[in-house]
Amino acid sequence: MATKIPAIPTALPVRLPDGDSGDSVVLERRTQRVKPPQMYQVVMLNDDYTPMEFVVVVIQEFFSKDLEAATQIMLKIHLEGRGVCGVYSKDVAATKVDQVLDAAHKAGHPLQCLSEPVEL
Ligand code: TYC
Repeated sequence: MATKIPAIPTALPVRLPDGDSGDSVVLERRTQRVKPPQMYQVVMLNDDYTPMEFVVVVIQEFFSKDLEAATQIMLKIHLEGRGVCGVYSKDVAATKVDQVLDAAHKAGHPLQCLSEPVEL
């Protein structure tokens, strides 16, 4: 199946009409026609029961954070109620949410996580 790549117009050379020797070009500015795709942030929520260590491991494993970054994110969630673990395309964000909820469920923890569009 052929995938159509969206056109991103840039400054295109335009030939001038008569009177011109033929080798001059004008750079015509056009506005960009395609918007970048909406991105989604995966937000983890605080609760009173999930162990801090489990949250840190989950953030390291599914969001590719090192121990220090994962600990900072976990503490932010613990103190503020929610925190962003990463920003992805819609499908990837949904997969991350599934992975976190599955891991939490299997471990018997009530950890909650969601994805939401990133505000401009
Ligand atoms: N509040 C939890 C505790 O004190 C730790 C925790 C942090 C739980 C982040 C969930 O997303 C979370 N054990």
